[in-house]
Amino acid sequence: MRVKQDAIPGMSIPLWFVPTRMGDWQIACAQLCGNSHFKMKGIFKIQNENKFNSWLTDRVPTLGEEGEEVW
Ligand SMILES: [Cu+2]
Repeated sequence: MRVKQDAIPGMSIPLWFVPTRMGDWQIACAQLCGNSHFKMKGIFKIQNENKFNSWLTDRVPTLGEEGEEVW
């Protein structure tokens, strides 16, 4: 996808791009950052809009009997 963004613990950093292909893609830390650098990998999922909205809906908290968020 040719996207690279620095990450800072505790901060949200918006990133916008248009994916060119759907699927699951392995992502990895691109900067030698410490002893566990070799383990810093993740999966980046590109899905169609319906599948994404379904995923998002599943993560919206509902309110419990006393008004607290229930996940
Ligand atoms: Cu790293």
